[in-house]
Amino acid sequence: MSTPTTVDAVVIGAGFSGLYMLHRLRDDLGLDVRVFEATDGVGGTWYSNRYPGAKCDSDAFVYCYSFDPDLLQEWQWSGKYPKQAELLGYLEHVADRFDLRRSIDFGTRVVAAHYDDPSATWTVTTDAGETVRARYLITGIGHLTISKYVPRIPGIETFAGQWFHTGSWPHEGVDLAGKRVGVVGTGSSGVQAIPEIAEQAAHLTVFQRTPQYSIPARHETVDEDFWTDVKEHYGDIFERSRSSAGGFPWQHNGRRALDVTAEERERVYQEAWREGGIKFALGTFRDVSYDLEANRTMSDFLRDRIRETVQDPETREKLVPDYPFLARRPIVDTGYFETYNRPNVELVDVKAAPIEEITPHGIRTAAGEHELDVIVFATGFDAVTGPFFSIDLRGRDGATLTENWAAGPRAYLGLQTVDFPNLFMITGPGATLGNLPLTIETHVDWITECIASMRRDGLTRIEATAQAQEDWSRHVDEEAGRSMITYADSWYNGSNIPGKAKAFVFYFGHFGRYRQTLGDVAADGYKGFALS
Ligand code: N01
Repeated sequence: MSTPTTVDAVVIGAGFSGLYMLHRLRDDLGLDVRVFEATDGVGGTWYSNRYPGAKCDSDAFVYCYSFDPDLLQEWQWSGKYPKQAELLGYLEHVADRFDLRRSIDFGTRVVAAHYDDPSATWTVTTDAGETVRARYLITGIGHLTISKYVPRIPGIETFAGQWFHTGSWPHEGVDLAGKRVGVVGTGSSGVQAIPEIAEQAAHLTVFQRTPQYSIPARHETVDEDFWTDVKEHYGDIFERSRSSAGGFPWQHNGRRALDVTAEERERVYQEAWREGGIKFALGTFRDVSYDLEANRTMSDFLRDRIRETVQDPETREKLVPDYPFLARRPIVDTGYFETYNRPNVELVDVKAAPIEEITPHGIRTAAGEHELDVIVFATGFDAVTGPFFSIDLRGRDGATLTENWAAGPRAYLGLQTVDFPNLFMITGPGATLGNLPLTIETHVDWITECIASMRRDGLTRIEATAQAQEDWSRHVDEEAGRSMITYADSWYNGSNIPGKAKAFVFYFGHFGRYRQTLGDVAADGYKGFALS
C-alpha cells in the first residue's frame, strides 16, 4: 500500500458526471482533483453499453452538455437519436477539448473509501493499491452500468453456446449471422437490441415477462432546417428545459385529456405520434402523468397502435401492456413492434410459462425447450444502490450504506446522505431524473458552488441533517405516489431485483421546481446541511 497522496477532491467515474465535475473543480475553482475510472476510456454508460442497436433514446439536441455555448455550436449530431458510438465520440471530444484526460486514472477502480471525522477527509483506495486522501469525495458512478443483473437461472453453467449481458457486450462485437439467438428481457435495452438482432440472426426468440409500451423514434422528422433552428435558439431551448417539468424543452398543452372530446384527444395523440419520440410522452395533455382516467385515454391509444402494427393475433395480444403508460420509463424504438412480423422472430411469454432452466441446448420454460446458440440477457441492472454497494464506503464511525440503506436508499436532495460528510453524489437517490445531462449539470454546478462557498468561509465539513433527509424522502415518496410509477414494478421502485428493498429511487416532482429548491437551499445558507 502506498503512502497516501493528498488532493482536494476525488471523483469516481468519467462519464457525463465525472467529466463535467472535473472541469468545474479543476478549471474553475483551481482545485487539485483526481478522477478514477474503472474502464479504459471516458464515457461511462456510453463506453460500456455496446449491444446491437444501442443508441440514445432522448433527443440528442438536448441530451448533451449545455454549459458551453461554443461546444453547442461546434458539435453536430448526425440525427435525432444517435448510436452509442456517436455519443461516445461526443464525450471523447469533450474530454479532449477541455484537456480532461490528464487528471483521470483509467483502468483504475475505487475499491474503498473511508471517512475520518477528526480531519474531515476521505481516504480512497484503488485496485492498483494506491491510497489518496481528499477533503471531498464525489461519485459520478451512474445508476446502472456498474451493476449488471443476470437472473439466477439454474443450469446457466451448462449452456454450450455463448451468453452476454447487454451492458457488457464485447467491444469487438458478436457474430450472430446464422445463429439462433434468445433475448431475455424487453426493457429499453431489449427493445433497442431486438430489431437489430432479428436482422442479423437466423432465428430470434424473445423471452418476454412484461409487455412494454414504446414510441416510434421517427428519425426522419428532423432535418437540416431543424438543426439550423436549434443552433440559432440553443440559449432559449435550454432555458425552457431548465424550468420545465422533465428537463426537456417541451410543455404539455395546458389542457386536461378528459375536458376535450374523444375526437380532439385522438387528433392530439395522432399529431404527437406522427412526430414520434419522447415528446409524445411529455407534450400532450397535462393530466396523463397523474390522473389514471386521463392516462387511460393515452394508454388505449398506444395499445391500439400495437394492435394495428403486429399481424399475428396471438403475438399481438401478448405484446399489449395492461398497466398504464408512464408507469415505467418510456421507451423509444426503431421498428420494435414491426420486428414481430418477421418470419424469423418468435415471442415467448415467460409470465404464462416461466423460464425453468438453461440447458446445454437453450432455455427451457414450463411450456418446452427453445434451442439457442446465443443468449442475450437484456435483464437490466441492480440500479442505484448496486453501484454504491460495489465500493467499501465507510462514513462516520464506520457507518455503511448497506446498513443505512437497508430499507431503500435515502439522500437529501439526492446529493448527500447522513453519516457520510463531504461525500457528494451526482444524481444520487432522491434526485430528479429528467433529462440526465441537465440534471447532472444542475448537481455539478450546485456542488461546485457549495465547495467554493465552504472554502470562502473556511469550512471543512458538510453533512445532510437527519431531519432534512427524512423530510425530503417523505416528499420523494409523496410525489412518486402521485405519479403513475406506483402502478408497475420496475427499477424505478426497486422491484426489478428479487429480495431488494422496494423504494422510490428518484424524485418524480417538477424538474424546474427541483432546481429552484436547490437554489433556495444554497441561498438560505445550505439549509438542511450541517456545516462546520
Ligand atoms: O433494463 P430494464 P434495461 N426473467 O430493467 C426482464 C436505461 N437505458 O437494461 O419487466 C425474464 O428496464 C424484465 O422483465 P419485467 C434506461 O433508463 C437507456 O432494458 O421485470 N425476464 C425487463 O423486461 C432504462 O430504463 C437507454 O417483467 C426478466 C428486462 O428484463 C434502463 O437503462 C437505452 C427477468 C429488464 O428491463 C434499464 O433498461 C437502454 C427474468 N428473471 C437502457 N429479470 C438510452 O437510450 C428481468 N427480466 C438512453
